Amino acid sequence: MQDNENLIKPLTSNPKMKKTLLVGRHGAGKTTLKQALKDEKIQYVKTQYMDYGEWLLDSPGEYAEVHGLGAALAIYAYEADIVALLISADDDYSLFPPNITCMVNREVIGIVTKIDKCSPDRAKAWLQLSGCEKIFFVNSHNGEGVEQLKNYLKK
Ligand SMILES: Nc1nc2c(ncn2[C@@H]2O[C@H](COP(=O)(O)OP(=O)(O)OP(=O)(O)O)[C@@H](O)[C@H]2O)c(=O)[nH]1
Ligand SMILES: [Mg+2]
Repeated sequence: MQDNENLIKPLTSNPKMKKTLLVGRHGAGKTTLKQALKDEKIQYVKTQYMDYGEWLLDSPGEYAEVHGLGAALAIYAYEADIVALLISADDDYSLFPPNITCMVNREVIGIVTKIDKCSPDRAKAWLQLSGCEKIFFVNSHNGEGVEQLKNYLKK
């Protein structure tokens, strides 16, 4: 007889953190935020494929930008506890349609990145329009807002 306990595995190998899928356009700051959340050295690395980390799933921006690749994000969302939509404070458009969060059967949060560059108000409004109720504001270069977000992502 099989050991049933082994059939039910936790979603994340880090029991302290919620598995979080980072979604946003190319250059939104997903990888840099991942480095900041994990206390890693901040350095530019282009995400070429899904970076399936211990609790952070860092997607390439192209998955959100190219229509035919969007399905990949839906699949990875099933494996996450939380989906985070990122928009940079200095972005001049939003990729996310109004009320898109109702398409995801996971909690969806918004994150405004690069708050050192300009006012986060416009990005915040876009995230709200997309249906995000909880929105965080981060500067991944100096760590502003990162601890607050990390605390929220703790189980
Ligand atoms: N000023 C500032 N620059 C940032 C911040 N976060 C990220 N950047 C810069 O924005 C650029 C793109 O950041 P990435 O983290 O690589 O963006 P990404 O969303 O992972 O991009 P893809 O991997 O292409 O999808 C890099 O040069 C980062 O240093 C921030 O908080 N403030
Ligand atoms: Mg990246």
